[in-house]
Amino acid sequence: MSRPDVPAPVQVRLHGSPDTPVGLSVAQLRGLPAHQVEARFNCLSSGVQQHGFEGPRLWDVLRAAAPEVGLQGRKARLRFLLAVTGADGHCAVVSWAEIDPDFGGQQILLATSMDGVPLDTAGPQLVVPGDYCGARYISGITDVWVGPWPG
Ligand SMILES: Nc1nc2c(c(=O)[nH]1)N[C@H]1C(S)=C(S)[C@@H](COP(=O)(O)O)O[C@H]1N2
Ligand SMILES: [Mo]
Repeated sequence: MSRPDVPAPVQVRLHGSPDTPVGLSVAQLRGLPAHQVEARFNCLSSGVQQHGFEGPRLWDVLRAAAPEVGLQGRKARLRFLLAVTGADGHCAVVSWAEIDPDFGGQQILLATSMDGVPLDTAGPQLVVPGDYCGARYISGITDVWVGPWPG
C-alpha cells in the first residue's frame, strides 16, 4: 500500500491508439537509452535561451511503451500524429514522420533532466532541436496522445 506522505511519482500518460493508457514516470524514461542535446531556441517574449537536456528519444519511448502503434506500411504511418500536453494545458503536435527514421528521424527527446537538474517532480520536457522557436519545448508533460488523423 502507498503511504499518504509519499507523493506518487509524476507520470506521463501515453494514450490514444491503442486506447490502453500507459503511465510512465521520469525514472522509467531513464531506463531507455539517453541522448544529450545542447539546445538553443528563440522565445518571442524572453529572447534566445540555451539549455542542456538529457533523455530518451520520443521515438524510443513509443517503440518501448506502445510497440504496436504505427507499424503499418510507410504511407499508413504518415497519418499518425502525437499531441504533447503540459500540466498547464500548453499543447503542441509532433507528426509521426518527424521522428520516424524512415522520414525526418529527428532527435526529439523527452528530457529527464535540464541543465543537470532532474525533472522527476516537474515532469519531462519535450526537446525539439530543429525548432527555431521555443514553443514546442513543452515542460511538465502530462500527456502524449498518439493516433491517426481521422480524415
Ligand atoms: N508547459 C509549458 N511549456 C512551455 C511553455 C508553456 O507555456 N507551457 N512555453 C514554451 C515557450 S513559448 C518557450 S519559448 C519555452 C521557454 O523555455 P524557458 O523558460 O526554459 O526559456 O518553453 C516552452 N514550454
Ligand atoms: Mo516562447
